[in-house]
Amino acid sequence: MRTQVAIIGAGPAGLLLGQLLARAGIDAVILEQRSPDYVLGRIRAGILESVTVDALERAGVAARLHREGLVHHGIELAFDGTRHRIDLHALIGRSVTVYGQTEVTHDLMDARAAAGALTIYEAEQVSLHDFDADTPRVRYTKDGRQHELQCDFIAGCDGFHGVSRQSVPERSRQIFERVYPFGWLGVLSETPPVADELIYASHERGFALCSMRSLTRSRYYIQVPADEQAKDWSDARFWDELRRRLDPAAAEALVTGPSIEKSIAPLRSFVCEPIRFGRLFLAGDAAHIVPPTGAKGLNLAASDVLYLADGLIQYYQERDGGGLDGYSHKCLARIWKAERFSWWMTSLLHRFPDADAFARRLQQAELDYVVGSAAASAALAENYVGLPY
Ligand code: RFL
Ligand code: PHB
Repeated sequence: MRTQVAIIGAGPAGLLLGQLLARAGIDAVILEQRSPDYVLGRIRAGILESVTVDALERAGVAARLHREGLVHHGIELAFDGTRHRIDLHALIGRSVTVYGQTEVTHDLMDARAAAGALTIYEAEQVSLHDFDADTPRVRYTKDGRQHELQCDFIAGCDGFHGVSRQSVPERSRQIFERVYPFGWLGVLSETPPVADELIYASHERGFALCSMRSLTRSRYYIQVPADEQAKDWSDARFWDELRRRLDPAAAEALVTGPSIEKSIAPLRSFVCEPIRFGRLFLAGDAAHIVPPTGAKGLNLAASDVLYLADGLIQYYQERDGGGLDGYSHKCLARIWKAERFSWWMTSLLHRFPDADAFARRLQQAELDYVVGSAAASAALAENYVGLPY
């Protein structure tokens, strides 16, 4: 089989790329190791920057997002028993949209099916070949039979644990990494959100986040030690710990219920450089990871994909490889700014086990400064809504 672009991974990065290319008349095949239901069952991001919303509009998949997404003009920071609102819209003139990654993925899968574009699910033993030459190939096994896909380019959109980045010899890539000594225990529940906007809470017992998926479905997270296991957290224990980390008004208002999903995500910062190797381009979590505190992972995946789609469209329509040549450099500039912001939000709001009294006082001073200074609030807001694409 032959295609123009072989896309590895049917997460949001791979599906969005496929859709942008399909609309430009460029043929792409997606190889995904899991089933559609498995992909849709992963509960992850919830906050979309306006750049991401624009990308989904360009891909022709934003109708339901505009009907069902919740536009949020602000977020709240909670510490010392009080909540402080950061008015994103007043400070920066832009807002964010609450719309689950599951829904984004669903809409993209539907659009891909409607366009008749090929996704091969449950493709096993995917391997990448000859991307340093002019004729790259991808091999995979499906239903016990080996197949080969020939292509012009490979897009590695297969997430942090994917095969694409690992196919590049170690000597050709440089890794920058920080692993945090804690994770997030997340719960999804069919309960109304505790507040109209997201609450990011810094508390002596650890960080907590109150988020949502809709007006009837909530998503909550608490910071837990890195070695904690979700099975040790009953719903009652989770709600009790969350309540203790919130301000009294939120703790009082919290509506609890059975969890629909409960899992622990480790926190990590990670960047691979470069993100182009000959005819292989990495995009999304395959190229970088941010801790979820700044809500940047899915959004960065979308902006990588916009740069890559533009580069490929320029190549096919104008026979100009300039956009592809600039891909790695352009993406990494935006990636590192999101890495910095996500690291900073994480440092500001979490309890670090090795923090001494001095570090703790600095953290308190910084929280006071961020909510007390219009300039500092604006810097947070500017990054949270997303830097310009
Ligand atoms: P994905 O979503 O991991 O998709 C990669 C796909 O590739 C497949 N795959 C393979 N396919 C073929 N062969 C192989 N060898 C393969 N190996 C893997 C996988 O099955 C999968 O389908 O990566 P992508 O597309 O780059 O998307 C990235 C986002 O998923 C991620 O950045 C966000 O979820 C991060 N994130 C958040 N981002 C935000 O922008 N806002 C948020 O509010 C937000 N909250 C979060 C998050 C991530 C979280 N976790 C669990 C890590 C909250 C959490 C808790
Ligand atoms: C979420 O709703 O899952 C979510 C929201 C904001 C974050 C991280 C995750 O910063």
